Amino acid sequence: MITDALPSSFRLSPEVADALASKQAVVALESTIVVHGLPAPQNLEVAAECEAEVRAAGAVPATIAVVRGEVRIGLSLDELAELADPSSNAAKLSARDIGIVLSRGGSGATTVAGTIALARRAGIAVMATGGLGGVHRGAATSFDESADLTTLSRTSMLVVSSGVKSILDVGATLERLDTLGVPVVGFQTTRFPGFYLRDAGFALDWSCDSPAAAAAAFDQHRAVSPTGMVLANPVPEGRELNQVAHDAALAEALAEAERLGATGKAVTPVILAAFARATTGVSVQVNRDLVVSNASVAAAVAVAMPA
Ligand code: PSU
Ligand code: MN
Repeated sequence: MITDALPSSFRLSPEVADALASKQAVVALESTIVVHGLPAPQNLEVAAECEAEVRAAGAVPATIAVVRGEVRIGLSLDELAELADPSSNAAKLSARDIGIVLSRGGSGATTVAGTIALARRAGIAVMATGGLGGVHRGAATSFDESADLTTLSRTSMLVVSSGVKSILDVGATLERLDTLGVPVVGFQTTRFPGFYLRDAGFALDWSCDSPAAAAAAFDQHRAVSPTGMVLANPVPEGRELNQVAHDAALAEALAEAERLGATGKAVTPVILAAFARATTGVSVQVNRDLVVSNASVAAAVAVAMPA
C-alpha cells in the first residue's frame, strides 16, 4: 500500500514504513491488552516478548495505538509504557471511537476492532492478540457483543487468537462468527480454544497444520470475501489452566464483576482482573504464554503470505 495515500493523522515508524514499502512481512499488535488487559509490570514485559517473537520469525512488529491525535503504526516500547502508565488515563478505543479521539488530539489504546481497522488502512494483513472479544454471557438481554466480531466481518485481516475468552458465551460467539461470514480455522487443532483452556468444548470445521497452509487459506479467502478470518491457536500444551481451577475462578470472577456493576468497555477488563485475583495471578501467566505464542504464529503466517 502507498503510505502517502494515508490520512494525514497516520504516522508509521520508519521500520514499519520500510517493511511495507518493500513488501516484507508485518504483524500488527494491539495495545488494549497491554494498557487495559494485563497488570503491570507483566503488561510491558509481554509487549516486549511479543515484539521479540515477531522479529525472531522474520517479520516486523507494528504495535498500534492513538497518541496525541496521531494514529501510530509501530509504537516504541517507551511510548507504549507512557500510554500504559495509569496517570495517562488512556482510553480503550474500539473502531468507532478513533475518529473522535483523533479530532480532539487525544490518546488511547486500540482493541482488536480498533487495531484491525487501522492496520488494514495501513496495508497490514495479519494481527495477533490474546483472545478475541465476543458475545458476553447474558447477551440475550444485555446485547453485549464485542465490536471485534462486526469489525472482523468488514475488515480483511487474519487475526491469530487463542479462540475467545472463556469468560464469554463461546457457543454464541461461534454462531455469530458463522452468521457474519468470518471463518474460524484451528491452528494444529480441530477444537476451538477457550483462551485459558486449550479446548472450550466446540469442534471446528477447519484446521491448518502449518503456517504455510494458514497463509494459503487466508490468501484465498481474501480473494473471494471481504471478511477477516480467525486463526485459533491454543495456549501451548502444558501451559493451560487446570479445568477445575478455571471453572472455580470463572464463577468467582463473574460474580465479582457483577458486584462491581461493570458495564460497556469496562466489562472485559474488570472480569480479566477478577479472574487474575481468583487464580492468584496464574491466569496472567497463561495469558502471557498464549499471547506470545500467538505473536509467533502470526509472524510465521505473515512470512508465508504471498506479497
Ligand atoms: N486479549 C487478551 N486480553 C485483552 C484483550 C484481548 O488477552 O485484554 C482485549 C482486546 O483488545 C479485545 C478486547 O479487542 O479485549 C475486547 O474487549 P470488549 O469485550 O470490550 O470488546
Ligand atoms: Mn462490550
